[in-house]
Amino acid sequence: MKKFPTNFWWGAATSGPQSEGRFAKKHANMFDYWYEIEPEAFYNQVGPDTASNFYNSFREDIALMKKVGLNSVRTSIQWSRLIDDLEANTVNPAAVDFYNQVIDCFIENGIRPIITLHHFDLPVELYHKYGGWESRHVVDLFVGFAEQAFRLFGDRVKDWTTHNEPMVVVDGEYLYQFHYPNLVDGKKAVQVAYNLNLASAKAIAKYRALGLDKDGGRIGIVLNLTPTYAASESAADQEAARFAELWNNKMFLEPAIHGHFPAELEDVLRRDNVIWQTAEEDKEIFKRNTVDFLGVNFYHPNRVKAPDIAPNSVGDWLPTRYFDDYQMPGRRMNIDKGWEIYPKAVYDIAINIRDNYKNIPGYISENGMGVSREERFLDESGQIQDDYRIDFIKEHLEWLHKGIEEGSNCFGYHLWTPIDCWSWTNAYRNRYGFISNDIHTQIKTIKKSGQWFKTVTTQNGLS
Ligand code: BGP
Repeated sequence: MKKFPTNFWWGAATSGPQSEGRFAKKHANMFDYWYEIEPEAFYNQVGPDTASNFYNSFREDIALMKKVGLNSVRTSIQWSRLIDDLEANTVNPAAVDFYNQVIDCFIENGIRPIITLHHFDLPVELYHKYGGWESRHVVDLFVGFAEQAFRLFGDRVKDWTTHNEPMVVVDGEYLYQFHYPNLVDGKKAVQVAYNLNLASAKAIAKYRALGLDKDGGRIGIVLNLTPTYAASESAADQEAARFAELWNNKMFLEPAIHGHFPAELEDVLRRDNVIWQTAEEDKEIFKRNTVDFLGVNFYHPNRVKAPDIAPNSVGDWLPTRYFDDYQMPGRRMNIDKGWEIYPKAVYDIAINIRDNYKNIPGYISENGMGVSREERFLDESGQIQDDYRIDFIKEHLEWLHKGIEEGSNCFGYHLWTPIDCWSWTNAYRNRYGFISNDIHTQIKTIKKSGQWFKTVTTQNGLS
């Protein structure tokens, strides 16, 4: 038996915009709006309006989560639900009531709620009015929203995270066109990355100013850390991997943990004339407001090679002038989602954090496997036999366990996701949950992996 540390978080993660449904929301977030104007951008034209109906069925849903043995669950509070007046930061009473009930229900069921403040769901008005995260004013509005959430729920929620995967906002909205507004603008991407970091540090400052850290509370950030592996030992591939690591990982990891940006990255951005704009006081804000803990989302490794074109090619600045994706021949794939499966990366991450990031306490805040048409795997009793998911989790846990044995300060593992939920433009194409969801009837059924996970959490280990 591979035992895990006492009080290990065995859980799963979701988010407000992907589970609640749009019910009773005053504001539209970026995805609500995108679906309004371009429903065909979403798989089968399924939008976020109903999602998994958590707004209406959270009691039954949480009861199911308890049944699969989860002792902790991360979700997010939607800015576009909690706040009525986005400038004055007044709260919406129905939203306060809803989130109070959700938090209380988690706690009554013995599930620790971990709350994220921003999971790709900026209120769209703030994008249209100010350019969203391009603007420092929006950073301050975010801190105002965070303050309301801390004041309202900080007595019961002891673990907060500022952003979920802020790099995905940079990539999806400003570089690779997979999130509205689908721009390709390297310079703006750089500024957005900076402002997202600043928003996190300022929200952390606010949390501590309210004294919530003195009351057993902690605040962190969730980053998607897909380690960078170079295609070869050649100097060019190694150089490409170095920049990719700076851009994809260290741009958020270093400010969050060390309180400043990597000098090497700043040098490149300065040389290329795309360096972010800062204010005098920012350096001190970053320095003083590093995270208490780190959430790591890991799905697939990032393999890179030297780009085919020279970095000084003519054209607008994009980070990809320094690296290209590398498709490693013979890689093991989850073909449905198009992601490589490489469990050892979890160990590499754990050791990297141990050695280079103060061995800060952390947990795997998302890991998982999106599989299409899971009805293929229904047995006669109507249960999905998702043995591939059990194997996937097991393999990742084994590597995580090795990291912990070697001194990594890891305190938990969360699967994406407890109940099949809405996956952005993929909608319900790929399913990730321990619990399936028939989106036409909203009938939710525990999969084989959910039953299996219950034994893992009960014995606090893997047999
Ligand atoms: C992570 C996000 C989640 C979730 C997951 C699965 O990047 O934090 O919100 O959606 O990926 O990916 P996808 O929804 O693209 O299938």
